[in-house]
Amino acid sequence: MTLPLPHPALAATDPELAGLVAAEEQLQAETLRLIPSENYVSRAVLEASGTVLQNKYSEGYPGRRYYEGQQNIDQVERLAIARAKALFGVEHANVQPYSGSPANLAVYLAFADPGDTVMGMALPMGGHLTHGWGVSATGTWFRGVQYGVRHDTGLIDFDEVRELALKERPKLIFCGGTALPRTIDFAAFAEIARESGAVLVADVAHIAGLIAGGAHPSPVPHADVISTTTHKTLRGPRGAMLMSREEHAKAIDKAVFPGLQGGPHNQTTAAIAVALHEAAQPSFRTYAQSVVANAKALAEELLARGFDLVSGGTDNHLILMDLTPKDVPGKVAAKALDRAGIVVNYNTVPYDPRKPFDPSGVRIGTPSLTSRGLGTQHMAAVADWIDRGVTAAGTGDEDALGDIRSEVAELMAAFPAPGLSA
Ligand code: DSN
Repeated sequence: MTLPLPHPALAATDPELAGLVAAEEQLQAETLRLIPSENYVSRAVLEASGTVLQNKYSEGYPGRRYYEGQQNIDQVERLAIARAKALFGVEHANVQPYSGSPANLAVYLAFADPGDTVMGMALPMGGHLTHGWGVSATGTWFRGVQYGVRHDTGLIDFDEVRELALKERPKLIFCGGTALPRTIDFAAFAEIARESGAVLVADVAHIAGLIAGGAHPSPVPHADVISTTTHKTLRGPRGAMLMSREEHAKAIDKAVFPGLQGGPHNQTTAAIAVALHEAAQPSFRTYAQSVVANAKALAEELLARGFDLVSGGTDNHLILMDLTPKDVPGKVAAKALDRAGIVVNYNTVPYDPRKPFDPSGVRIGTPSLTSRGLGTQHMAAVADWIDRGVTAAGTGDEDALGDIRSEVAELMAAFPAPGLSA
């Protein structure tokens, strides 16, 4: 590992900022990063993100721009589009959304009018803000109706979803979310969307890399629209894509630009193209399978240590722990684990009696540690650190947290992170 990485111009112009970047590199190198929506991008993706493509305005689409000088930019965007179409087997791809929330907002613009009913999973059940939750613009400008998971199983009840859809007749039905540890049954959602006359939107932001790597079923051909960020399991830059059948191409493109956004971030488009190229390699398939294998192994180890996992385990990259039986609030645990060099986020669990800013759960995932090369043989140690960290959180044992931090740093030093190794 070569740390700090060389950023000579930045260091010369703005040493204060360069110092913060170096500190972040150090932090990412030394810690066990378990936030399931984060990852480590490759040096190639980082380099593409920091190119002169950043200097160019390109409102419009390849071949139909409002600015001249697009000889190279058009090719960059066409490359990203072609790679997205090939990787996910879709007829149309728009690679311009700035991130997941604007991508989802573009879907509303394309298919619904303000005041229309839309349906998605409730945020505290594992959904996303932009699936019609009240505090989001999508729940303010539209009438959001929300489904959840069953109290006894932690799983989606498709009879309940169907009943709600047939009663409410939403324009859009979102499936997918941010804290769903189980496989999404896209075919079941598609049937309900068809019966109720809704457009089905599969928000696969969390699992896009697993889908690309064959470790989760694809929403193709079930979903009308597929929305995804590019920076989670897909391991690309901070950005997003909307994909669909050709019949929806015009509506989606028009909604993204000029409906919602101005010029695309060309440096991000380039980095998305690189990430899609990487995700098409055989090694990425291995990566995606390993993410899931690691999560399953970690879930087993946590269960063996008495942790309560929502839905009893995981099928994907993500584990949602309800810490109520451990008598430690999620936020207290998350902050203690952070001091122990284990980075997680506190999270509501379904039917959480506590508030979202002080919930009962902690959400963890394996995309980042798998990118560093950790395998199933390391998951007992990871579970052990989490167990000791949560216990220390409860007793206020800062020495124990310090011990864990040293052990974590020692293991992570043996597994250099992509992007952080020169
Ligand atoms: N950033 C997403 C996540 O962490 O799951 C939510 O927007």
